[in-house]
Amino acid sequence: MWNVRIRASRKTCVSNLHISGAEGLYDTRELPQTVTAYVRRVLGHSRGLPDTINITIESMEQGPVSVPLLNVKTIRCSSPDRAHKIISEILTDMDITQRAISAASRVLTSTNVMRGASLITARTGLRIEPDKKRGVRVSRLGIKRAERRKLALSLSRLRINTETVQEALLLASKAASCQGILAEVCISDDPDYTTGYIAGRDIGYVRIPNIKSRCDMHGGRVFFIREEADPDPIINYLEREPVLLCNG
Ligand code: WAQ
Ligand code: MG
Repeated sequence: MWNVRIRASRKTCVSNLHISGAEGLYDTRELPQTVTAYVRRVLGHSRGLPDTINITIESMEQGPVSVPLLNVKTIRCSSPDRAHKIISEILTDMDITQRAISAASRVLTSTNVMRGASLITARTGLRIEPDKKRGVRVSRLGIKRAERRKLALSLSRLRINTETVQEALLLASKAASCQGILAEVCISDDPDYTTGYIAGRDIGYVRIPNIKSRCDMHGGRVFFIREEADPDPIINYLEREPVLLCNG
C-alpha cells in the first residue's frame, strides 16, 4: 500500500501559512484518482489559495494492521468550565493524576499552537515528546472506500458527517489502539470550531461541545501515556506504522 500526504501552504510576509492537508493509505490502482481528489480539495479550501502544494507518495514496507473505529457519542456541555470539569472527572477515573491533568491543560490552552501532540505521563505529568515545539504527529492512517461509506452513513444518522469529525475519529481510533496510550484530549485550533473530544479504548470517542469559546485561538492535542511505558515504540506506532481503520 501507499501513504499519500498532501500539504498546501502560502507564503506571507511573516511565515509560511498552512492552508490544509490530508493523508490516507491507498492501493496502487487508487493512486491517480486519489492525487486528483486531494489537489481539488486543497484548491477549494476556505483558508484561501495556496502557492505551494507538497504531495508525498510513499510505499509502505509493512502491511497495514486493521483497527476498529471507536464508538462515537456526544455529551451535553454548555461551557469551557463545565468541559474542564467533565474531562477532569473522566481522567481521574482512569487514575490519571491532577498533576498530569494540569500539565495537559497548559498545553491545550496555550496560544503557541503545536503542529503535533504532546505526550504526558499519567502519574508524574511530565511532557516526554522529544520535540516540544512540533510534538508527535499521528500519521500513516487511512480507511478503505467501502468502510468510509459505512462510516459516513452512521455519522449522517447523528448529523455529524463532516470531514473534521471523520478525520478526528480516524486519528483518535489509531491512537487509542496503541498499548501505551490511556487517553487523548483534543481541542481544535480553529477559532470557530468549539467542539472537542476525549477518547480512549474503553470510553470511546466522546465529543464535548463548547470545550472552548468562539474566537479562542488556542487548541491542541495531548496523549496520556502509561507512567512506565517506553516512549519510542509509542511514537513509532503513532507516526510510522500503517493502520487501516474499519467499522467495528
Ligand atoms: N497528529 C498529532 N496532533 C495533531 C495532528 C496530527 N496528525 N494534527 C493536528 N494535531 C494537533 C495540533 O496541535 C493541532 O493544533 C491540534 O491537534 C488540533 O488540530 O467530533 O480539527 O486539526 O466534532 O484543529 C475535533 C472534532 C476536531 C470534534 C479537531 O483539530 C468533533 C481538529 P485540528
Ligand atoms: Mg485546525
